[in-house]
Amino acid sequence: MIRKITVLSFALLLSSLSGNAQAETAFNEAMQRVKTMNADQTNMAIFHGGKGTMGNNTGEKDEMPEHQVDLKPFFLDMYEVSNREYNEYLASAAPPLPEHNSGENMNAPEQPVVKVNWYDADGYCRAKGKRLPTEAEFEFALKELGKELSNHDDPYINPDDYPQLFNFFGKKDKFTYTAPTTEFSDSSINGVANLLGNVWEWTSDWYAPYQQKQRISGGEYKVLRGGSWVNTPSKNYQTFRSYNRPHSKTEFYGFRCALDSAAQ
Ligand SMILES: [Ca+2]
Repeated sequence: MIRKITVLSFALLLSSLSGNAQAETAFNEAMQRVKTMNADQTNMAIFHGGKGTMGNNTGEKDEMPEHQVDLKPFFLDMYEVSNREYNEYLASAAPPLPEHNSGENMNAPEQPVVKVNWYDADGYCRAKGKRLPTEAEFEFALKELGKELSNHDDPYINPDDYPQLFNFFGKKDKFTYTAPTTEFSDSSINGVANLLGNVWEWTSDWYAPYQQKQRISGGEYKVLRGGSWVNTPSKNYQTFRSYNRPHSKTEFYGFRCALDSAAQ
């Protein structure tokens, strides 16, 4: 039985790696056709960075241990990338990239784009002269948000205490599916909205326990942060780490872009 499971696990791993490889090849071919532009900082907010605490000693095992990070200043898109923006990007590539379809409940122009894999997200940001945010930047911004909402120095909040302020599973936020990217400005930080909820967001990082993270340069999974419209707040809190294979596409995954503050 153990042997069977091992063979099956190996086959699944191979199939997963092969999926990653195919997606990466398609991504590299597509990127050769996309013209990179200078970054436009419209609708981006600056975070001054500095020293911060990452992780949570009372959270899941992979959120431990809390550790210090020192971040350089960075810009973050105020909004998740919308269907309108993503479709304009696809159409502007020469020759155009394949049409994108999110499904009728989620394809309104101002809803966030979903069913984009990590390569799609990374390619979009690179074409805009930007990059995906790191996991540390995402958490840094979420803790700044926590301090603002709790009105004191505690960076941790329980999203369950703010059911109207984020698009979680449930009706109190008034959205059954994804909300337009500009909604929920009352729970924005520096104007950056929907960091918690609406769609999970791809980050640039490979997933690994924090103890090993400094030593890895690749992996099988990419980190997603922030939770989505289908999750209860138990998976929308600030330090929770989700991850999936980079070629995965779901109705819960979207992204936004970041930029080094020195890049003009
Ligand atoms: Ca989000």
